[in-house]
Amino acid sequence: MTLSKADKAFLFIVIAIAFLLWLGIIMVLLGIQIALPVAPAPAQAAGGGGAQLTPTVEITLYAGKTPDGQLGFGFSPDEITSPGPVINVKSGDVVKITLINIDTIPHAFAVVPTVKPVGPEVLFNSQITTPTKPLAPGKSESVIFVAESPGEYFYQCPVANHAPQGMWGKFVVSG
Ligand SMILES: [Cu+2]
Repeated sequence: MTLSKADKAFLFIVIAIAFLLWLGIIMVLLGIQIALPVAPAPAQAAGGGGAQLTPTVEITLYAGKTPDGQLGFGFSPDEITSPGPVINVKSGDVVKITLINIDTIPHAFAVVPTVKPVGPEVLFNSQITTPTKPLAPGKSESVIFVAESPGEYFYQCPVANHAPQGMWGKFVVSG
């Protein structure tokens, strides 16, 4: 049997398509194999105790006393001010705040809509320790949270009556 030029061309195309289909199936199978070990990883990370987000902003905040003995916060241990420095982040930032207590009494941290002497509302799940179990002197602890919505907020030490003594500052989330 002899094949015409057109038949040969047709046969070539059929073989080429079959080859490409086969290649495609192999690629899909390989893709599934490659994807499988990768897929469970984020689920494991997310299940590992909550906020395993990668921070886009990292802030170290020192809780302590000003040179004249007032309670306050600072970005460095020798720059404690009362009230504390303004914290600026962008909307959607994954913010990691590390609170270091260099004072002689326990403190805590929370972003709040309004500064209150006792029991402030906490925004963004941002609290570091609690008023009843605050951070002991010499200790440090971190929180990671998403600054979800733009606005002019505050941060404060939620331990009873520390905020009125200067343990607060502005927390600004720009849009
Ligand atoms: Cu305090």
